[in-house]
Formats: sequence, structure tokens, C-alpha cells
Amino acid sequence: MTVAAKIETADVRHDWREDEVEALFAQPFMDLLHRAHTVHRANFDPNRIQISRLLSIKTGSCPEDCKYCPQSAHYATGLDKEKLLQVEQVVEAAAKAKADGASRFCMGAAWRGPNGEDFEVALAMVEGVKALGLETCASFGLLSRDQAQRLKHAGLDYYNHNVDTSPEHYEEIISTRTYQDRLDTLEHVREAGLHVCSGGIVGLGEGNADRAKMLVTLATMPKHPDSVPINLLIPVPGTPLADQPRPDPFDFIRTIAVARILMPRSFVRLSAGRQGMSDEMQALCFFAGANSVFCGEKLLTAPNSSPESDASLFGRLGLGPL
Ligand code: SAM
Ligand code: DTB
Ligand code: SF4
Repeated sequence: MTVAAKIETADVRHDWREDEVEALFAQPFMDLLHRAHTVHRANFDPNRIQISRLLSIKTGSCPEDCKYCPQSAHYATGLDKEKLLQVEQVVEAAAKAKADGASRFCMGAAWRGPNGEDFEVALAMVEGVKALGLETCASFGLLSRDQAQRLKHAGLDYYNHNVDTSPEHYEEIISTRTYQDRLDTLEHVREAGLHVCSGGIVGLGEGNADRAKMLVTLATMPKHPDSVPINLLIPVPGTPLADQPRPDPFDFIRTIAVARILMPRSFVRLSAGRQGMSDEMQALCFFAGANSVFCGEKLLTAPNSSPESDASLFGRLGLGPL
């Protein structure tokens, strides 16, 4: 390896500029993938992936208007609304996920943010899942400083809150909370000493310049998010983005590659949308630096790649769990 390549792969920079990152997106695909894979190999075992399992602890009737989301009360998506699950139901699901090989259990809730007695129940869920010896993750929406600290004390390891897209494109997608609200929540999470999980969605009608800005937002945080989920939009009938044209798969893979280069030590998760991807596309995502996935039949409400097709894919690629 040349000296220049060594510096490039070892560096953890927090001063990425939009023009540099747009230039990465504009590189020929093979050059970009080679660079991303080199960075990946210098920082991780390229044959291992981290496996998380998701559970929706409170489904549907969310007051927010995120145009991509089947759980928003603003859109008729035919989703059955559910009450908050009971602590025992969640702990039971987590124990099963652990037996199936998951190392992290992520609880999602269709809330603007946690409130009142529901938050107390959610804290008990975190305690119960942690006691099983799993890594815990929660995605409960906006958090105050105090709520972030209480989650930390309950045994939470990671908090997921996505920036979703670029600050500019965000205005087209969500009106009920601002980009700054999201950044404030991430600051509260960081200050509480929780690991940050933050990424976004590809396929919301954004271009590569927006994807570059989204990744610059993440890569210029005081500390890079420990996990960076890159979701491919699952177009859900009834949501305003149901008929959004599917982005070019190579642009999706480019987004993974650029995330890997910008945040060399973070886990980049090939998150929602794997069900619609070919095995070959997923393999290219792993080559480009994705090293984490959600496994299990379901994400929060949408179907995921089946455990059988995952077992077959990972087996054929020689990919093992971390
Ligand atoms: N309500 C909380 C919030 O918004 O932070 C937590 C749950 S929310 C469903 C978590 C993330 O799921 C969103 O930020 C978005 O990135 C992703 N998501 C939701 N619907 C999606 C879809 N149809 N396709 C891809 N990703 C989606
Ligand atoms: C994330 O970035 N993706 C997950 C998790 N964080 C909470 C959620 C994906 C949701 C996909 C649509 C659904 O299942 O409803
Ligand atoms: Fe609610 Fe989260 Fe869906 Fe937005 S993404 S509508 S906040 S559940």
C-alpha cells in the first residue's frame, strides 16, 4: 500500500466539505468502490457483519407527517394501529431474537417522542432486554436531555434517530418537526453518553448532491455516529411517496461507499429495503463497506428479507456474524 493510501484509510476526519464529497459521488464507480473497500478492509474484517433485530413496540397513528412512513396518522396506509406492547411481550421477542443470532435488539415506536407513563414502560423494556445480555437500541423519536439520560441509566446502549436526507430536501418530506429538532435530539443522545445511530433514506426524490449533504451532516458531527443506517425507501401504498421512482441501484451503492469513506470506523447498516434488492446488489453493498443488517421476517411494519434467503446469501458470500 502506498503512503498516501495508508493516510487515506487511517484518517478519521470531521471536516469533510460538500464539494469534496460531491466529487466522491462523481468518481467512476470502480474507483469509488475500490477506495471504499480499501478503507473498509483497513478498519474492519470484511467477512463479518453485525446483526440487529427490530421490533415495533408501538405501531401506527403517529402524529408526524413523514411522507415516506406507513405509520403516520396523516396517510391511509391500512395499517392496524396497536397499543404499546407489554414489557413481557418485548422481552420474550428479544430472547427469541438472541436465540436466532441477533446481537442487538432495536425497539421502535411510532411517537413524535416518548411521553408520560408510556416512557416509564419503555424504560422497563430497555431494562428487561439489557438483562438478557443483548445490546439495546431504541428509536423513540425526539428526546429531551433528561429523557436521554434516563434511557442511559436504564441500560440503553444505542439510540437511533435519523437525519433522513439533506437539510434542503428535508423540507419536502416532513413539516411537523425541523432538521434542527433532529440535530438537537442527537446532541442530547451524545451528551448522555449513548452510542449514536443515525443515517437516512435513499429514494425520497433527492439527488446525489442531497446524499452528499446528508453524509456531510453526519460526518461533521463532533463524533461520527457509531452506526449509520442507509435505508432504501420502501414505497408504501397510501403514503405520498408510494409512486416515487426507484433510484438507480448504483447510486444507492455509491451512497454506501461514500458513507464508508467518510466514516471509516462506523458500522454502516444496509437497512430497510433489502427485500427488493437482488443478491448481487446486496453483495456490492457489502463490498462497498456495509457491515450491518437487520435480520428477521419483519422490520417495523414492512417485510424484510426472509431468514432463509439471508442464510443462503451470507453462506454463499462467506459472510459470518460478528
Ligand atoms: N418515530 C421514530 C422516528 O421517526 O424517529 C422512530 C421510528 S421511524 C419508523 C425510524 C426510521 O425509519 C425513520 O427515520 C426512517 O428513516 C425509517 N423509515 C420509515 N419508513 C420507511 C420506509 N418506508 N422506507 C425506508 N425507511 C423508512
Ligand atoms: C432505521 O434507519 N431503519 C429502521 C430503524 N432505523 C428503526 C426502520 C425501518 C422502517 C422501515 C419501514 C417499516 O418497517 O415500517
Ligand atoms: Fe412517526 Fe417516525 Fe414514521 Fe415519522 S418516521 S411518521 S416520526 S413513526
